[in-house]
Amino acid sequence: MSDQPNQNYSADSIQALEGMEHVRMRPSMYIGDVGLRGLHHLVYEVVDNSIDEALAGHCDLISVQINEDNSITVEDNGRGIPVGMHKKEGVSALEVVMTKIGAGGKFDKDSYKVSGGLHGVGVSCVNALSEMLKATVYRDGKTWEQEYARGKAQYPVKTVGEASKTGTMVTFLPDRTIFKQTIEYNYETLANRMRELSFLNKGIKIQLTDHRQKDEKGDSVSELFHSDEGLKEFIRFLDANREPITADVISMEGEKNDIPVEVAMIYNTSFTENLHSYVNNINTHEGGTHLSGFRRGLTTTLKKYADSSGMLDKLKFEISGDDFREGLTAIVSVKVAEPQFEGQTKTKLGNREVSAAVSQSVSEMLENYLEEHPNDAKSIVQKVILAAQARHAARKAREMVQRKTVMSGGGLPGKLSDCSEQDPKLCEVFLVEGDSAGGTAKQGRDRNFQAILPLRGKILNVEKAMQHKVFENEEIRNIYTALGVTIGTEEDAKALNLEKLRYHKVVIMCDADVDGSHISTLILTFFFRYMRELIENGYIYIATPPLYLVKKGAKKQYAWDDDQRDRLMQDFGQGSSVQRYKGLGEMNAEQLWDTTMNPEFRTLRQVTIDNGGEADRVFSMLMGDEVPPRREFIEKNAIYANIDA
Ligand code: 0RA
Repeated sequence: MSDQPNQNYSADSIQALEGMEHVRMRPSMYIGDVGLRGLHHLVYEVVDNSIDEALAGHCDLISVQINEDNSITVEDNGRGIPVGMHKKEGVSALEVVMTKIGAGGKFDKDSYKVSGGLHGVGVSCVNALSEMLKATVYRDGKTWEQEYARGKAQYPVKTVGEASKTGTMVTFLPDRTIFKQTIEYNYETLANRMRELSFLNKGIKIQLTDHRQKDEKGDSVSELFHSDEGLKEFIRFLDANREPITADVISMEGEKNDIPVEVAMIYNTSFTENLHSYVNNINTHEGGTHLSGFRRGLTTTLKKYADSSGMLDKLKFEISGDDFREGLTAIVSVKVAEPQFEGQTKTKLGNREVSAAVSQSVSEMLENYLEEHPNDAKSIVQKVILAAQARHAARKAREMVQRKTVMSGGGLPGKLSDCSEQDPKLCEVFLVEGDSAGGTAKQGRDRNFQAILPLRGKILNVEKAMQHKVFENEEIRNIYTALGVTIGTEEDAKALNLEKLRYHKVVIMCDADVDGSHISTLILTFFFRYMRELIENGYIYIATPPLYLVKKGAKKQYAWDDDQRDRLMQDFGQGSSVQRYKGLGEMNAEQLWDTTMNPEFRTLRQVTIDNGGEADRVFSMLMGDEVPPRREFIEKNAIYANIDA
């Protein structure tokens, strides 16, 4: 190995360059999109390489830094990416990893790469999409360096000094010509993912530092994510605001047919099923074989136990699979060597062999637990029986809704002011808080494509209500019928028929105050728990009415925050006055149209879920029983902390 490997491009590395060009031409094919999601994905991709090094047992500390210019530095204390000459490519191994699409760590046959970003595309994609990337390797007593611009090496790998440690450091600045919308990183988004990674890979320390934000002492904001108990702690974190019915988290960790399986679960007093599954650290929110294996193992084992306990003897109806999962929070995490991802968003595991591995693991774990904890076992079975009874009641309520819908010939709710356009893609419906604001919206709207559905005051808190109460609730039934989606079957009450969806924009429009944001959150909670597909498909939006009207004579301008208000007042100078809008009702129809409803001028915030676990936790906190954390959260006015625009 020489200090300065010679630059000698072979035919293969020219192909590599073409690969890199392709990434720049079609970035979405590699990282999903070039918006906020894709931007954050770059970080995950780089961190995943360090996680792999940690999973191989060579690294226990990863540091992620958001620098002031929104460049990102990821450093680990692993072995360092090899810098020696790569025989086939004729350049250093480091350069191959950084500039060859799909090279990853694959040239190292011994390490079986299990982690990997959503698309598992490798750090070379990050390089291709970065204005600048610098790799520093500490290895063999030396510090090695190579820089790249938009994926092209600027010089051969060189030594820049001694090193007493080993590891890899990568700094990259996302390319603004690719990420046109923004390159500004969101601390919370990265923190949520780093926390998740620390739970999924116990023992690894991940330090996240934001140099753009300083604390009172002038130090950069920083958090260390580290979990000794892994999924067990993850469950406690997710369920922090729910009341458990068992003594502690039930968990197992093992390997079946060469597939590492980890499971942790707990039952709580809520009525929601809360399952999260991962394959190679990737959230599989469409589920797949590992999740069906989990469900099967759970149902079989609990059913067997319940049958033999005699507790079901007096029950008049069958217990269904769903009943075993009411109030259950669980995480299934598997590592699969060659995962096959299927489904719309490629987050559904297809590998057949995984199902049995998980189902057997879960059965063994649960059988032992139930034997050893008879009190917990009894509580669980009682909970299942209650769920079955409630389901029975829910069916009646649901049939009633369905009958109503059918009877009125798909009739729409009386309160709905529909639009004339018929093509759902062009239609919008505003869910408006209160009849009076509803009236204003009705006058202000463009009736060609905008429909208005006023909702009465506070809608039902579905987080605390049993399913049949939800389906019996009039406001909620109005939402179902107005949107045109039918309630699912008994087996899957929450499965929606999206083809019937009558509007492709469903806009929540509430007052811009604490009460209004509470109501928005109630409505969002309902969508999250009962119509999650609408969120996942990008159909749910939040309107943003202005907070102030600044006036001077005939001059009028709106302001959406205090800064904007102050600037306007300065611009207008002496004699300007401010009107604060306490609610939508204080605006007249024209003002509401101009500021909040007119597609040319309004800002709609699209609701997305970038971290299912975190979203679940936030909703259970906001809408659950424990008041103090909710108050704190609402006071921080950060309802949308994990629901970004
Ligand atoms: C392949 C082989 C070896 C290390 C790595 C990959 C490696 C890659 C990354 C990416 C980020 N951090 C990393 N750390 C290590 C080492 C093989 C050896 O030393 O024998």
